[in-house]
Amino acid sequence: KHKFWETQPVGQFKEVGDSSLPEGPIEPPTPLSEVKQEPYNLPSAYEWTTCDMDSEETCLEVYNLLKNNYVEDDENMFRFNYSKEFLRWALRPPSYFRSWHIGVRAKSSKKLVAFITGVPARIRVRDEVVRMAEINFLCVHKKLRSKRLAPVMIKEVTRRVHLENIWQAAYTAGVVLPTPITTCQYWHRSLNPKKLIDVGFSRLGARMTMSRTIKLYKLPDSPVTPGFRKMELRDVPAVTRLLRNYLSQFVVAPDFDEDDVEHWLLPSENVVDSYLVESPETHEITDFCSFYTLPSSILGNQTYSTLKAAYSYYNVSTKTPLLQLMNDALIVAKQKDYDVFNALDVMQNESFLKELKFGPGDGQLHYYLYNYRIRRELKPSELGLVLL
Ligand code: NHW
Ligand code: EN5
Repeated sequence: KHKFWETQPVGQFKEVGDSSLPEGPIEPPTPLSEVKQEPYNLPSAYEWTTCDMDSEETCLEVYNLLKNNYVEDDENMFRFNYSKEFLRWALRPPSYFRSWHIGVRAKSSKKLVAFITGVPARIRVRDEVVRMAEINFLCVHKKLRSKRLAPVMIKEVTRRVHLENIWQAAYTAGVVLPTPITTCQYWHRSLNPKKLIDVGFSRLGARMTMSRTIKLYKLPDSPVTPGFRKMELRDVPAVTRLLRNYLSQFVVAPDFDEDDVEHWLLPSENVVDSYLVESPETHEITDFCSFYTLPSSILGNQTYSTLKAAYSYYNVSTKTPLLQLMNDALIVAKQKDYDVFNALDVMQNESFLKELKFGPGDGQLHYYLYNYRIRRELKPSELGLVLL
């Protein structure tokens, strides 16, 4: 069935439920001198390229490859359209490796036809902090599908990660592979219900009219929590403490330091938005919420070409109820003209989804670790990790 994945150090389907297998690395690191020094072979018409995301020209080529060939929903109505600014942010975190931004070009035309990336991360699994690569943006041009290019790209990124003495990875996918550590559900909260219905993202509910639907999803004009404001650079230490303490309760979560928080959570226009609650009395930072911006192209609609979506990122409540905090996040997203606010059922998100009128989507997201076995499947609420 899985000719490639059967050969890889990942939990196999036949091992599911076997509690005798130990938790941790599946295979030990090999001496660096034994890591293959040359790239894997591609079909002869293609060549490897390292993509310099600092270069405006290369960034645009990557952007266009993904815009036209990356992930679609199951009915091919929408396709993710990550912005150039977003890609730069996602691919250049603290201590990133340029060699992990891997492209494939056609030798004759030099056209970029495939892509895969890794970025370094420290991920905690129970009480072990593990150095990992987060793998994302695997994409093969539509005209080159089903030619077994993806396994070569995965082996090449693995080799380049090994060269940095890193032996584990984390990734997500909408497809089932051997073997998810957990499977999460996408939930959607309409902010602009008329547009969502017009483009086929959602449907008018039974016994609902358009005007009743618009009223149902109405939100206040501004956040209600006193002391709710945008995160600033001076907040990095306090946010880091708040977040580290909060994430410690999950089985799998990133081990963020201040540099990571500055990179991943400091607001960046049309990339990531973060808000916090500063107590008007004590000036303590007590709560935090964030979302990232990922529009989708709307395929074949006469009126609209893009859906502006916010994706729930990391949220922490210690004083403000999470429900109220997330309602304020919906309010600011609506004010910034997002059409929909998306969230997974990770961390404590289940506690607000239904009450804040999110509905389950038709998509799921499976989470995976490479070369690290987990004793049993996790519940989404045991997961403290959001990948882009
Ligand atoms: S998930 C998004 C993936 N991208 C897309 O869905 C975009 C649209 N689709 C495509 O571009 C986020 C192609 O369909 C792709 C497959 C390129 C997906 N993950 O070349 P073949 C990520 O980026 C397996 C992993 O003929 P194709 C995460 C498939 O099961 N494997 O297919 C990426 C089969 O293997 P099998 C996937 O359709 C994580 C083989 O590929 C996969 O032309 C990567 C078929 O290859 C997926 N999403 O191209 C793993 N989709 O064994 C990182 C298919 O079943 C691992 N396949 O025969 C860690 C590495 C680092 C380790 C460090 C220590
Ligand atoms: C790795 N970083 O399927 C990413 N999206 O539900 C790779 N559905 O938007 C993994 N089909 O349910 C990607 N509307 C996996 C996800 C791929 C994209 C995907 C789903 C997630 C999605 C929408 C549109 C469906 C269009 C037809 C959906 C219903 C919304 C409705 C709003 C009102 C309340 C009920 C729900």
